[in-house]
Amino acid sequence: MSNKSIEEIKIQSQGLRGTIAEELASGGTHFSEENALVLKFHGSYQQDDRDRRAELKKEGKDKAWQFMVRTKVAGGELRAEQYLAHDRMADELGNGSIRLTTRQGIQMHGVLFGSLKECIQRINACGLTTKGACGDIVRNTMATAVPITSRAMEQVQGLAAAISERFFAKSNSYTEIWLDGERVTDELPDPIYGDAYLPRKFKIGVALPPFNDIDVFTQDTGIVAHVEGEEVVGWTFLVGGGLGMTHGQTQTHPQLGKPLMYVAYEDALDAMTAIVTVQRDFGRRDDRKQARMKYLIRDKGLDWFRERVLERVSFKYQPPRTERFGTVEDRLGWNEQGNGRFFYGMWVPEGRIRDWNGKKYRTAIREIIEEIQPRMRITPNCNLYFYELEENAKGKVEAILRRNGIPLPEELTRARKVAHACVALPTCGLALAESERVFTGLMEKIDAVLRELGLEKEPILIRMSGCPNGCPRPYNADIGFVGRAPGKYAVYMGGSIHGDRLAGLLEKTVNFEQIVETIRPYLERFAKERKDGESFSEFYRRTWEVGESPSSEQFHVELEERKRRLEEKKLRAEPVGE
Ligand code: SRM
Ligand code: SF4
Repeated sequence: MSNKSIEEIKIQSQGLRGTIAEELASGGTHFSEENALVLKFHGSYQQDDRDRRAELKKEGKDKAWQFMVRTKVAGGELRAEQYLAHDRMADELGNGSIRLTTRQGIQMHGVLFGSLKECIQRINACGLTTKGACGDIVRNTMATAVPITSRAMEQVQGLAAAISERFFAKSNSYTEIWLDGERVTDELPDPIYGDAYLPRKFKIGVALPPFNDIDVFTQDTGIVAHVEGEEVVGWTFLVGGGLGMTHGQTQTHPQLGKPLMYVAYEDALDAMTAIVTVQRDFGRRDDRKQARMKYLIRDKGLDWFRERVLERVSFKYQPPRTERFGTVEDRLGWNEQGNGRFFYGMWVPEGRIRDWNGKKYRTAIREIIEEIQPRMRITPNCNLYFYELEENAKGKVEAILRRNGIPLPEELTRARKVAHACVALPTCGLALAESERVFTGLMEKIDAVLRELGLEKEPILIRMSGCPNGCPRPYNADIGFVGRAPGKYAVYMGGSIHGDRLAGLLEKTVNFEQIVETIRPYLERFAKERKDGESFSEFYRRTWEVGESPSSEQFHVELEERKRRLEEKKLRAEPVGE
């Protein structure tokens, strides 16, 4: 590893140029470590095929280098031809699949060094970008995706697009390296990011209640719309959400966003800029594991943080307002839009679009687009909405899905429809265990238990990740499996389908084969003892001695141990949904 710190590399990169252009021009298979780091800000990760690592090492060969390319799609709003451009690239430049992401973006995997520039150029040619999709910068901005027709929905999607625009890095380096732009030599410092950018990644999402599809409490800043009549009149800002942690390191933990203030409709961008720049100026830069804004707020306190934000805006403080949220689920299947037209929520297991195992997701989506030219949105649960459809599209869409072996949402358990697993192996360099590749098989077994217990229509949120970074947001799910080592997972329980409560650690380590038997007793108890209409999340909250949201100090303590310590008054009882 380079001796330079990431902070030094950012500052010395000359506006994120590094020597990426020179390395690209000289050919080869991969970038130097420093350039690979700068490359993230341009929306790509240098990876290798981990399935081949051992074999190549044995043969004394270099790793099978390849790149993940991440397209930003603010609010998930995607034009049909933009999707089709990615579909073509999947075969021509990638590994034959497309991956929808939990932040409403698109990832291509398996892109080789020699194809990287063409891939990024083609993404730009279709009117999208990879700029700022990764790195210590504001990432893809999320927004409620449910395509109901309303003025408020337009405003919510509009704010996501405006935030996305405001927080692009101003450096011309992206255009120079990837789009053959002229070298700009007299560039002014970036007004928002300076030369060191942010201490860490920064995530923003805009929610239109009651929909909580974007998981608003998990964002660095979650923005909640308040509607009067037809219009959004203002927003409540939630700050300090974030999920990444390291197993057993108690200073690292997930945290849900806390209400900061109410902001008038027209002040949202100024408020957002103030928040981002407070994190820029005060977030820790000496320790990347403590650099997210959630830790700044934990360490300095919410009042201190609010004062710093208010110093940077021209409006007066107004207390946060409350809204009631429904669940994080997508609206799959057929729904009315509110303007006489319809939208269809298509289930895409784990967001992976490919033709595989007799189920031709790629072909089906391509055929739907070519036949009916719908408008499209990527959902935060990695599914697709097709919208602005006429009544007569129903038969066509269903025929295409059936012809390609795709199950309709009504054939699935409610838990399966919302369940998600992160990418993990073989591409993710941080994966400690499998996730996406084993999830279908695991969910088939869990589905069988749910059907046996009569729970197939219950909203139970199940998420799995290959390491503790939390990409599929497992820590606020009803049940989360988090990779620790090959074949081994920590099991979390007690979050909520509404996304507003953290789960607690049920078991530190369970073998993959034991996962179903580990959670079965809890599902059985729920089936037997729940009140009429009570969801798993509500049942958990009502009946469990340690049903409270764990505080940061409790997060790494197993539930049984937490119960014991609570009884002995060695831990504080935390309010539910802190
Ligand atoms: Fe993530 C790193 C995939 C959403 C927390 N994430 C990674 C990397 C890039 C691994 C790496 O650094 O080498 C993964 C690439 C795997 C691959 O091969 O494709 C990766 N993250 C993903 C995606 C594709 C998962 C998915 O199943 O869809 C999501 C892409 C979103 C996008 O379009 O931008 C994705 N990642 C998330 C989320 C969820 C969210 O943002 O709503 C989280 C938790 C929220 C949060 O940030 O706190 C998340 N990813 C992380 C972290 C932990 C950050 C931390 O604070 O500790 C890392 C590691 C890191 O940053 O050091 C990480
Ligand atoms: Fe990789 Fe871990 Fe994120 Fe899964 S949770 S994609 S294993 S970083």
